[in-house]
Amino acid sequence: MTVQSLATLLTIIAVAALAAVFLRVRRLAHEGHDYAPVQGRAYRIRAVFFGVLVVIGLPISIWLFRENPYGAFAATPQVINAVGYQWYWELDETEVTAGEPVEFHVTSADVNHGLGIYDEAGVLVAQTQAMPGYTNRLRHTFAEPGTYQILCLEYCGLAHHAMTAELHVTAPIADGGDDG
Ligand SMILES: [Cu+2]
Repeated sequence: MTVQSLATLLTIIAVAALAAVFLRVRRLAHEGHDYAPVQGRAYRIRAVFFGVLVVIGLPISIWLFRENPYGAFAATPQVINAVGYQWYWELDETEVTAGEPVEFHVTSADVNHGLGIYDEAGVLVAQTQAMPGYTNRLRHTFAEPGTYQILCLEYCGLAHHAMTAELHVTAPIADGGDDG
């Protein structure tokens, strides 16, 4: 049996089970019942769930927020304006320093494009959509120096594949202890 036919079989079984539940609920809905005792129990269970959520869920949520990456982002990152055209990218700056935060302001002059930044190994490190009439902000800190490729991630016409640009990420200047 192939994975596809197994998935089909399991789906049919699940749908049949769901249909049976629906039919049973529909039949029961027409019978007269006294719901008061059931309702009381359900409300008590709900109250316990809510208590657990507040006592356990809230501290966990607050604890997880301590590593919110956006709060730690520099107030004044280097800004690069990127505009997508059919079919090229226009960047007002193509050189950034590794380890320093960069904020791309991305828009389009014609149709929708997708700005995708790839490292030298061809791994997508950051991306956002380039839309006409709207500016998307993309924050990224490049960990490694190198030549990064910017490709279009959204099919935008005949030469979509040729829509590339290069971004040069330079190594941070070594701190020789001679500042000041
Ligand atoms: Cu494009």
